[in-house]
Amino acid sequence: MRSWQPTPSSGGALTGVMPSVTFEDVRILRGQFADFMLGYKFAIDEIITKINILREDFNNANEYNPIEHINSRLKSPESVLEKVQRKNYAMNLASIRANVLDIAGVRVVCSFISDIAKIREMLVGQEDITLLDERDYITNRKPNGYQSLHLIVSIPVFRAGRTDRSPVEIQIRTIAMDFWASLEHKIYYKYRGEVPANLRTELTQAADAATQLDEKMEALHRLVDRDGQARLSPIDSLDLTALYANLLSDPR
Ligand code: 0O2
Repeated sequence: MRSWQPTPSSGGALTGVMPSVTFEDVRILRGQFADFMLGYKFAIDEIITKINILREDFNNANEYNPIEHINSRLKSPESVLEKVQRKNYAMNLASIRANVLDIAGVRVVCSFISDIAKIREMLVGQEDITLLDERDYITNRKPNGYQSLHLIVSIPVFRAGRTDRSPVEIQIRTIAMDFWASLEHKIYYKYRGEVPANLRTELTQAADAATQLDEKMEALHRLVDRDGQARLSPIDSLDLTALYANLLSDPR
């Protein structure tokens, strides 16, 4: 991260880095940027609420729950601005809003490959969610072995006095894919992107093993699958008289 130091002659200006910018300007920019980032934090909250509702609904219906766990991350301001610089985007909020679509990230980890499409449908099918972009790194695995389904969606965020639509990157993957990706991420950072060839080969082999495990687990899952039975009954027309009588006699 760039560190801006005042010089004695600056009279409050950030001389040597940006001569016409004062500390007061930077203080205001910081506040505006923090407010801008807050919108993305709220968007993460909205998506997580939606996923938690799905999760609770699956549990409530005593159905098998495809959602193992959820993680989220908000890019740091440094990382957002580093990406803007690296990609040569204009250094302003409108440009960041239009170009940097992964400031808000939510990761959904599920047990089986077939759960990925299921969760995708349940999210993309919601009225207030708009699918902006999709990258299927499962059908088209990355050369290093990375697998995951990436959705860029936008969601309305109702703030005090205005409504923003904010993008969120949702990564959906299995436990095996997630395990592989977190190890690869550590190795990548340890070697600062220059992963030795032998390790790259090992990682690709590990990705193959993860795929085999996913396929095996999927096959086993299908054998014991009791999908879609619980919700087929026409509950709207169920006669509730017996329930009412029971509640009156035993109001626990
Ligand atoms: P972090 O730590 O998750 O924040 P770009 O963001 O423009 O450089 P692109 O093509 O827009 O890349 O996005 P892409 O390829 O869809 O991937 C974005 C995110 O997916 C990354 O975010 C990672 O989380 C994950 N990802 C993509 N490729 C790999 C990979 O090869 N290995 C691992 N472990 N993760 C990957 P960040 O912001 O890079 O990282």
